[in-house]
Amino acid sequence: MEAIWIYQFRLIVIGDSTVGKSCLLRRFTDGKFNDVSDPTVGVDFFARLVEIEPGKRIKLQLWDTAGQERFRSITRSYYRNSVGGLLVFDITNRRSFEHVRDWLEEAKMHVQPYRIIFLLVGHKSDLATQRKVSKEEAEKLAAVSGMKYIETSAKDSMNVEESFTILTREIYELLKKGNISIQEGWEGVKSGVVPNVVHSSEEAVQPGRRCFC
Ligand SMILES: Nc1nc2c(ncn2[C@@H]2O[C@H](COP(=O)(O)OP(=O)(O)O)[C@@H](O)[C@H]2O)c(=O)[nH]1
Ligand SMILES: [Mg+2]
Repeated sequence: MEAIWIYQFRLIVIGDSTVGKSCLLRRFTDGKFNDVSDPTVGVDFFARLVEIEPGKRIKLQLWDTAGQERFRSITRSYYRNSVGGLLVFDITNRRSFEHVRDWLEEAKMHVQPYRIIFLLVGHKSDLATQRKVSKEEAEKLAAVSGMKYIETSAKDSMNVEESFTILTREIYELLKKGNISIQEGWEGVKSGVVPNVVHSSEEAVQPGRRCFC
């Protein structure tokens, strides 16, 4: 029977407050953008399927950092249980770019013994006239830190799809090569679900069995 999704990847989105993390996630999962975005409260959770190869889908479990970003108190388990993430800064906010190294340090400190693959995202590309960080400078930082770089806009829906797809593909390739593997007790990557063969009418109505992807 064909699997609904072959793998589930858990990804996080980090970066300074107001850089646009929640809007990026909302655009990707919901296709919507609001000019007024409330500060995230608690841990926000999104999900979406991505087709990586024809007929092969990966379920992305996406975690939004919520409020804590100001206080650098994001929990260890949040990093440890993610296989990848978007590290977002705002191209019109120089400070948010200067903090990219701090975010990487923080992630490195918390993620051990696992590894986490980041994509550097220069967000709000629709505001290029107010740009405070050049593309070359961001590309350079990404290269020395072992990341790819992409510029996105949730407002214009520019490269939103691509950013998540690039990261997903990169993780998928590492998984295929055996550089990342599924591990017991780790939420970063899980193998896919195959629809249940329903044996009885009782099982058919059991709500816990339903797939919510
Ligand atoms: N111009 C522009 N504004 C954006 C974009 N994405 C988010 N914003 C705005 O930036 C502010 C903060 O967004 P939010 O997603 O809450 O940031 P977060 O704190 O990183 O989650 C809000 O006023 C958004 O409307 C974008 O792509 N372009
Ligand atoms: Mg937010």
